[in-house]
Amino acid sequence: MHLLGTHYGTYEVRDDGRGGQRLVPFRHDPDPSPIGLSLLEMADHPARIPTPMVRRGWMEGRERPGERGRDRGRDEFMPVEWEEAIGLVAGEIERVRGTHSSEAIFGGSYGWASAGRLHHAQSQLKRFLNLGGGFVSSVGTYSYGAATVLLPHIVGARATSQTDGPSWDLIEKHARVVVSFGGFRLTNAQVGAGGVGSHSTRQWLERTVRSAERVIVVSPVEGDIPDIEGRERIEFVPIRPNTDIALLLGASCELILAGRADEGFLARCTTGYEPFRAYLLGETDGIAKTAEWAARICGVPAAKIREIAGLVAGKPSLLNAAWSLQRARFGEQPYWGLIALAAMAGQIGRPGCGFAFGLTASSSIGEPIRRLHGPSVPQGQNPVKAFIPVARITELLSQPGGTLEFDGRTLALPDIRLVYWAGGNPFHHHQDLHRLAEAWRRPETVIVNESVWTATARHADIVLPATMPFERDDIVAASKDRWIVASRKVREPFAGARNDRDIFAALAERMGFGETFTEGLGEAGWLERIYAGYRQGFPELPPFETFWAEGFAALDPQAQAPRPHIPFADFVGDPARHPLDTVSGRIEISCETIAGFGYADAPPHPAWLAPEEAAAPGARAWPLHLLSPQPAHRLHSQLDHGAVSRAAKRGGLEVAFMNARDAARRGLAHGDAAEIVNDRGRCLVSLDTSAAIEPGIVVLPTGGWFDPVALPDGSVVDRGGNPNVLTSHLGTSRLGQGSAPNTCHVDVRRFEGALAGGGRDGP
Ligand SMILES: Nc1nc2c(c(=O)[nH]1)N[C@H]1C(S)=C(S)[C@@H](COP(=O)(O)OP(=O)(O)OC[C@H]3O[C@@H](n4cnc5c(=O)[nH]c(N)nc54)[C@H](O)[C@@H]3O)O[C@H]1N2
Ligand SMILES: Nc1nc2c(c(=O)[nH]1)N[C@H]1C(S)=C(S)[C@@H](COP(=O)(O)OP(=O)(O)OC[C@H]3O[C@@H](n4cnc5c(=O)[nH]c(N)nc54)[C@H](O)[C@@H]3O)O[C@H]1N2
Ligand SMILES: [Mo]
Repeated sequence: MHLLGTHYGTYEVRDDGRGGQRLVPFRHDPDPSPIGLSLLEMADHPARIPTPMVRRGWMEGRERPGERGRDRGRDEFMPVEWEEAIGLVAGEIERVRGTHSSEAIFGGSYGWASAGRLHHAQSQLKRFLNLGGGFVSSVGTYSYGAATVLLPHIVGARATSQTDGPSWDLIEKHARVVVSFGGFRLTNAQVGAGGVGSHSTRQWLERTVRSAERVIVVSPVEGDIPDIEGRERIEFVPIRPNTDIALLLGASCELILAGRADEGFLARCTTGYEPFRAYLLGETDGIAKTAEWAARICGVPAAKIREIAGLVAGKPSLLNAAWSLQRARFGEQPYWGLIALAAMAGQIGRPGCGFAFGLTASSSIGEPIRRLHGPSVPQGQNPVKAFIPVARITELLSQPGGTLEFDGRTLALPDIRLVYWAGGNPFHHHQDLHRLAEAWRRPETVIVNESVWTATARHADIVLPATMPFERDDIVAASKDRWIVASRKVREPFAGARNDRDIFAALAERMGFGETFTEGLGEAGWLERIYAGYRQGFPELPPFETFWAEGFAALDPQAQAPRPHIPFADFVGDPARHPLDTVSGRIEISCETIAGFGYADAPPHPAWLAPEEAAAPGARAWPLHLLSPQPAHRLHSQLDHGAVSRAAKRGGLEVAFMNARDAARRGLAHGDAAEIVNDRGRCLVSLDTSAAIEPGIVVLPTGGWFDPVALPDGSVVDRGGNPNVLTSHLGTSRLGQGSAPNTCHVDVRRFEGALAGGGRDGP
């Protein structure tokens, strides 16, 4: 059987009866995702990049590196032969290293690329750059940036891993009350980084909903209650975006007032409760954080907040928060507040109870299976120590010699002359894209490996065409299910496209370290080596030849069955013998380390910080709050051209959701073409008012291809419907410096202009 492994699932390759092939879902997947079904359509799509391309202005301006980037993103491209392209790229890297240093090269190259252990573009790029002298890197993720910095201070690094929360089997069995902030956006669980063999999140969620007494979704969007069996048993509590921390503080305060805070747990397992308690009671600022106080901020009635507090403290309970809550300004606060409330309710350390982050954010979260550890391509050591928190790319490019506050440190921002990106799409993923585009013109050279003409490829100087997964052999193994997949080459590479690995091997060869890069192995040799690594960990796996012929191997489900994982159980059982790896060894309700940083945007304990932007009471200019969740019909910007994503558009436009009355007040109705606007940008969408969206909110999922077009009056509108033309570059805080797209204020209006033609495919 020939299989293809992707981040959204595993697919079988079948003859389509017309001499071609089509994909069908993997027979062992009970809940497959349609996202990948359009994958093969991209084989010779007009958006594919056929040959290496060089931007004309870059070629012609070669003598004056300082001015080279002026027309980046607006210029035309010229095809060149591979031989010449490899020479140009190798020459540029050597020139920049020689004239400046490896500290002038940014290779952070964030992005999801494709699944597959070998042909993972980012790993291959980093291996290549490391072996050649290093690069300025990035730390953290767009997904979970604030949490990754905050949680080690509060509960320790060991408990911080995204997948280390309570597992679904224990939640189903033990949690009587489940409250989820941001709900359960089940469409997100179609996806799992590195691959998915079988999707089981829906089943687990349905079982949990069946067995719990109360399941409550607190969210601005009723659609965060997914369409599952038992849906009617889930209670919806609407809340204003970015105000969950107020609800959590209100509930915590009410526990104290009702004499129900678990003083024993707090004394034994936490530190810093006293200052938090004083803050909740208003002893420090004269404002008691009662349910009434919280209700005025978050819009949830005080009685409901009191009820939630009582439920959480009175029954075995689990508090969950979507990752989206921490992708907002001051996004550290709701996560810390959630942990504080779970601690005050005495729930942490009980099986299936306490707190969790991101249940349904990805297929692997909560899966009760031990992690499938396996080897990937070794990236080597980076001799350059300079780095940025990943979402500070605009600051890095625009402020050479400047500094950046981050987690108690002051980072120096190096002077970047060359950017190399492979497997990511910053012109999809970064906030305030017009601001990024300005900063992006500063470096002397930008090199991008891509399969398709994304906005990032169009903003490069040298574009090297990369293969897609069905054009190469690979091993795909999801980290938390039973399947290891032989992902097969079923098409010859499109036109001149090459595997990233072969591109970097050619560059390394040209630069004199080809053998070090390849270790003398070709694709087949590397695949066998990677598989051998798995067999070492899982001796029940068959020999490579059998695996390759069968198309997949499954691990023994019994051997895979884990010892029940109850986070914090050892610690709570005996905090002295099993301390956490925090400074105090305990859960930090107030944190002296964070207090020591002195950041006004990240105070010493969970707190309500008033919003700065137009959301402040009385602000008029941008009255609507824009949320940009993950797209249901694609993975980020990938396959936006494919049938599955296209079918979800209307008239070629991305669909934005808003309340019907908000629309009517603006003279707009369901199905209208409209533009979402603020000071940073404008983008075109088609309006949908049929979904249950709270007033004051607009929802535009991510992933529409950034496609700015100039209108006759000189203004620019993005017809790709990418919410990041509107979002702010500001990070969560100086502590986490995470991306914060979910704090964004906009208005919606009728689009009066006229646009010629549809979206663009080529450069
Ligand atoms: N407003 C807003 N913005 C957001 C978010 C949000 O919630 N709201 N979410 C953020 C989050 S959590 C994330 S993770 C990011 C995701 O941002 P990205 O990971 O950058 O998004 P992708 O579209 O997956 O980009 C991957 C790119 O790699 C290319 N690619 C795939 N396979 C290969 C390959 O084998 N070789 C090469 N060379 N290229 C390949 C694809 O064509 C695609 O262009 O977006 C972030 N942006
Ligand atoms: N199909 C698909 N699945 C994906 C991805 C994809 O691109 N496509 N991307 C994957 C990636 S990289 C990541 S990081 C995860 C992200 O996983 P998450 O960050 O958990 O998901 P989001 O879709 O951004 O947001 C989930 C919900 O949170 C709600 N929400 C937003 N702001 C607030 C708030 O202030 N308060 C409350 N209570 N609710 C709020 C929104 O209504 C939204 O529907 O998803 C992964 N899954
Ligand atoms: Mo993400």
